[in-house]
Amino acid sequence: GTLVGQFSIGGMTCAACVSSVEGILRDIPGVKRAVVALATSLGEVEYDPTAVSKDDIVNAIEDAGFEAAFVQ
Ligand code: 9UX
Repeated sequence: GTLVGQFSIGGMTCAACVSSVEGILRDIPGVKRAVVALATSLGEVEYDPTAVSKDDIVNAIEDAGFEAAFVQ
């Protein structure tokens, strides 16, 4: 099965940041869909929880120099 999670992102200041974060997320095995919005600093990810955890997703974003926290 899949879960959908929403997270807030800190440190995104331009559209290239959005592409970067989306690319990071889509490269994670188990992530099926990822969208990020610059205006709201929110993102949504659909993922397989048997393959990847929320912590894994947060860590991948933070390793790239942004901040992330799931809100749901
Ligand atoms: Mo834009 Mo984001 O020049 O890390 S790519 S600020």
